[in-house]
Amino acid sequence: MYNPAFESMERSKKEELQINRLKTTVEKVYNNVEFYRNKFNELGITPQDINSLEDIQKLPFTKKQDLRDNYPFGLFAVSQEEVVRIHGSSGTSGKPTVVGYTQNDIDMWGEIIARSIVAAGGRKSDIFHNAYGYGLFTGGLGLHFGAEKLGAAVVPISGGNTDRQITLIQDFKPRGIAGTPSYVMNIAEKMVDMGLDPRETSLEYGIFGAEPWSEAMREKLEQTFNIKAVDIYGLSEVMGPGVAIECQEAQDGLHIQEDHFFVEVIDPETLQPVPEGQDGELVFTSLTKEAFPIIRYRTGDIASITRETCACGRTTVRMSRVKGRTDDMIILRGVNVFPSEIERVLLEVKGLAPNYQIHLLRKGTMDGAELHVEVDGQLYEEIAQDLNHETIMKMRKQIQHAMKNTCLVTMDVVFNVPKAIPRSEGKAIRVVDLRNSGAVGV
Ligand code: DLL
Repeated sequence: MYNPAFESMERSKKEELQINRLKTTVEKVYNNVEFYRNKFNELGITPQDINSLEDIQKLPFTKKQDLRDNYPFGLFAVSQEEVVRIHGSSGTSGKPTVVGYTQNDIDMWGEIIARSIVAAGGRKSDIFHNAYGYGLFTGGLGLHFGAEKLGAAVVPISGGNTDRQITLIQDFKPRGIAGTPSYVMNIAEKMVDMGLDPRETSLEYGIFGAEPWSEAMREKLEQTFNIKAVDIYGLSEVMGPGVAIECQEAQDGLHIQEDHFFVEVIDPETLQPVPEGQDGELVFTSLTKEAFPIIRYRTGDIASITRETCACGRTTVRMSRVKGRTDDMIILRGVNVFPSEIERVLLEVKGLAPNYQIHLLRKGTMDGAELHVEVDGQLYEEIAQDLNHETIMKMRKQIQHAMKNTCLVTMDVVFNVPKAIPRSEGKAIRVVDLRNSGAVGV
């Protein structure tokens, strides 16, 4: 453990720390951010009304639209002079949502990432290959400063330029790698194309996140590279990567860094808390951030939490994998489906590449969906490059049957030739909405 004083702190002590920090944060936003002061006034509350952790429910929620409405710096709680870094996330509507950090925020983030890398199996003596994108996106620089804080040697390769990534992995011999699971999987595919065996690299652990991924993808990454793969979660509005991380000992839920972030899980319809263990929307309140404190941020991410102590000894609340986003959820014939559930089905089918896309289409007056999959190079040769081959027909049936069992719905499956589905250097795009494009599907 990097910092047992916090990571395995007794719950009652932790809650005492949280309430004190929450009060300070609430006062700070009330005094320094007009947006929050107005919201509190509308609800008739003042910082003095917050005296217990339950009282957090009196506070207003914050949403992504609030960041957009206050673009670029309207939610900052310190003067420009104190801000040392600006990040953002791209989102769908042009302008990024902007967040800022003081030097203390950067130091705190570094400490949290150092904890996270240790939880994943990293050490000070490691060479650390960081394939998250550097730039406004928090992934690259977030992991970078934390790895340095730990004392590891960071290779700031960023995303893309896959040939170069492979050369540096072979030459520098890193123990750890970080990147989106889909992009690191692409690195493996490229290695195989080049006649290299990803299992032969020096890599021992991988830190994967920034997009939903499944247990099946974990197995695939672990087997492909012969590593331990852990899930890291975070979002720029709350800080960036490191809000939560799995430990490599248990790989059983992500430890939320509770001394800095308070978590709630709510029903996205009623906005009421859901019982522990039940899926709902994650809501975070920052407890120590200075430049960009955030109150009850609705993430749109669906997961559950548990307070049971983990086998690794950390006492922090743990969140499940993120199942998906409320806005990535597909509703097909009344059934809710997340892309990660479909990923689980696909990775069990032999002969498919670990890359797929779901296309949403309009079929007549009905909304429909098509699942685009890709055959792998070996199978493509075996079936003499014929996508109408009997083997493909059997695979289609297998996928549809498994989907029906797992996701309770099925959709048309479209087979593509190897490498036909676009690869991403960062977050994979799993759902493509073509409903207003005139596309009607096959
Ligand atoms: O993706 C921060 C990050 C960087 C996390 C590197 C992990 C590793 P944003 O660009 O603001 O920040 O996107 C945040 O990405 O609300 C989730 O929907 C999704 N996300 C992040 N981590 C995970 C994960 C970064 N482990 C949004 N599993 C979040 C599933 C994830 N989804």
